[in-house]
Amino acid sequence: MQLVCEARVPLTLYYHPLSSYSWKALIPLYEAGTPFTPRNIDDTQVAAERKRRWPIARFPVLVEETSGLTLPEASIIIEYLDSHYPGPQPMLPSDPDLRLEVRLLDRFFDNYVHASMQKIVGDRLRDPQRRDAQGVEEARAMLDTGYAWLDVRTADREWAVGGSVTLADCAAAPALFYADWVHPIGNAFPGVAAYRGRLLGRPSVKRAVDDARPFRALFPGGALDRD
Ligand SMILES: N[C@@H](CCC(=O)N[C@@H](CS)C(=O)NCC(=O)O)C(=O)O
Repeated sequence: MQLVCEARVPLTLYYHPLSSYSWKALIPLYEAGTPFTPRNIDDTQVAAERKRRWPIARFPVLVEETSGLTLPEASIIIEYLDSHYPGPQPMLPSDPDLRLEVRLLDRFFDNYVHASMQKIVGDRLRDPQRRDAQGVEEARAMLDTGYAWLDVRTADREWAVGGSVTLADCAAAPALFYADWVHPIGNAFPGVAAYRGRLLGRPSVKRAVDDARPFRALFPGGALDRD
């Protein structure tokens, strides 16, 4: 007789496979090999559950089912995972100066790269009469400024901060992946292009990218036939 012991997986992630911020939370889960139950918000019942747990209704949202702890915001999810379900390398280094740098880079990728990319993508979803040409132009200018700053920074380093993948790289991967689709990095910023390539070569990132392939047709304005 075979006894099957089913360990209860306490973590649930509300997410969507195509969603950039979902990737940010998925990457550290994959890096650490932490088991979790994925719940795709494409299902209206799952989306409603997520909204009940987090009325702001953005995703990802992580729930620790034993305690009922509900955590939105990808950076906060990563900080929680790092302390309660750590992987082989810390996502937030213990050295206070390195940690500060990681958090700064996380803010840089979210606030200036990711937000600018989302502005351009979001504009494509608007009624043509209500498009925000000035906002999109400003987002493109911000991406150029961000790419230029990052190009210098990535010239002599493998990852965003220190010698291993951190929270900053989890923020960078989805932000740069999609930013390049809507505002190409091109040949002007070889350091950024190479860093994006290194991120895409990471198995955790590759898995997020591959799992999203069946959903690419949903990308506003059409997905690019590359990556
Ligand atoms: N600050 C949030 C942003 C999350 C976010 O913008 N998620 C997008 C998906 S990538 C979303 O929820 N979009 C749905 C919406 O805007 O209604 C985080 O860091 O997790």
